[in-house]
Amino acid sequence: MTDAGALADTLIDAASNRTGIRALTTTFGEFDIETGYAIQDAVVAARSSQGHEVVGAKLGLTSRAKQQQMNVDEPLYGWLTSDMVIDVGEPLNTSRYIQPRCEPEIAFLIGRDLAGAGVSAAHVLAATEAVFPAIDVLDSRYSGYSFTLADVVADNASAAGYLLGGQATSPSGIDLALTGVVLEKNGSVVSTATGAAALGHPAAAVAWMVRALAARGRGLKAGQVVLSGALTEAIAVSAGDTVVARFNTLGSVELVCR
Ligand code: 0L1
Ligand code: MG
Repeated sequence: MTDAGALADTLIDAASNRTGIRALTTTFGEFDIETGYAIQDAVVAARSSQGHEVVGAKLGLTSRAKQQQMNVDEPLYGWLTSDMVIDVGEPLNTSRYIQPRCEPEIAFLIGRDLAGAGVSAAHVLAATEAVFPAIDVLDSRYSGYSFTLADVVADNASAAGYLLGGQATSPSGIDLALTGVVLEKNGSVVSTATGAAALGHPAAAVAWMVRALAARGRGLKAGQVVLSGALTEAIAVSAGDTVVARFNTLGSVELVCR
């Protein structure tokens, strides 16, 4: 039997020591996705007990390319906590992380509680106060990002930090599926994509999460931020790098790494 609390502590320790570990399933044996979410809940509860409140949520593995790479056919979700917030103009302190990576995403600021098995992209858009250009900072607690789907669910979807750009935009009148992004690292374009990379439409990705939460008796709360999933592959960053994601209609977001 899997002790979710003990496995969560292993992940919390890896993060505090800034030292990658082997995948939990390699060291302790296989477990299923539901057990992965139980471990994730224990990780988030441990962070909350350290004073880091839940401020939002994130989706991962929302692109077909990333799903095929991991041989899975559905995304996953995790939770954002207050210690992960990086404000506009604030640098990324890379010494806080094990192996940080950045990826551009469209973030939703949820304006009213959203829950239920029947929630669709339309409900998400109607409940959204504003959308933002965002950078998701990943930091797998597993060495070399080597894990199974259940492992990465347990590791809270590699959540480590996030930055919202300084421009809030109403989602009404914008087709987020067609919203383009150009990702630059140190002044060179490294990737381009559109919002459709996230499950066909970023709001559909958020709706998937709300339905997945409903199956576990949960939902999203007004005021929470949701990162709707990577639009390009994640890029490794280290001190001295600058990452910029330029979106049409949503503005830009820049992260300087120290
Ligand atoms: O935000 C994400 O897409 C995280 C998904 C987990 C896989 C990874 O760490 O790349
Ligand atoms: Mg992401």
